[in-house]
Amino acid sequence: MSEERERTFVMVKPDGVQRGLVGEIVSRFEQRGLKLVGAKFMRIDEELAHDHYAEHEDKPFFEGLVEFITSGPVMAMVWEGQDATRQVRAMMGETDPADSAPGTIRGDLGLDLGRNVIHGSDHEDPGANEREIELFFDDDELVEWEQVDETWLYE
Ligand code: DAT
Ligand code: MG
Repeated sequence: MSEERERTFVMVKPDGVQRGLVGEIVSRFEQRGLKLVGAKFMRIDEELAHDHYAEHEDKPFFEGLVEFITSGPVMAMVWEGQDATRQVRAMMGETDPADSAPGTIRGDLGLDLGRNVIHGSDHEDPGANEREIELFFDDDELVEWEQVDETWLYE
């Protein structure tokens, strides 16, 4: 095995929920072999939005981003697997759907930077996955379980 199994934070944003894309997105991660260990259908409040996007506080698009992410329910999830953070980011595509390759989530399901359907922890920011999981989930909301196909997914 080349990479560690790890957990990563993923969220279907309000546009993805409104457009009925939760099932499609969950399905892609399931089919890839990732294991769902936490899920919460919820509304993000102003404070959580500021904490979650703290790194973008000084950017001109920050207020619009907070307004968008609090505008409707989101599907917050924790997915586990080998190299999960980087693999999820690869499956998501680029930040701008217009730059995202077909076959990626943003490249298949979006068109506009401000409506890019999904969030995933940044694999280039060490610890971002753990930080975001902690921000959205209590320990007892994460489920330890064994996938029946685990021996066929991993050598
Ligand atoms: P990502 O979501 O790919 O990790 P990011 O962390 O750089 O991208 O930015 C967070 C979100 O902010 C992104 O999903 C969409 C929005 N955003 C980023 N850059 C933007 C820009 N230049 N104008 C408007 N919105 C932007
Ligand atoms: Mg980011």
